[in-house]
Amino acid sequence: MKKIVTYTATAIALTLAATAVSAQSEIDTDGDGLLSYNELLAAYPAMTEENFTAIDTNSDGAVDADEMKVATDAGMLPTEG
Ligand SMILES: [Ca+2]
Ligand SMILES: [Ca+2]
Repeated sequence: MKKIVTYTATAIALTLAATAVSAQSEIDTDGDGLLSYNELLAAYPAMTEENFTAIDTNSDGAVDADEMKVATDAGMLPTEG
């Protein structure tokens, strides 16, 4: 019984990871693996320059997968509704 629970939890975790990756590649319209301010603005119309600066923690002008994960986990992405 314990094993079944473990498998189910793993399956859910894998599904969530796959969803996150696909969501990011949808936002990354030029496919360079980084999210520019304009790409994030297209996905999150409520995004401000302050939001972007806060998410871009290494200040290289683009949001990478790690920064995106931190921002998602911290609820820093402006969501509508
Ligand atoms: Ca990009
Ligand atoms: Ca960055």
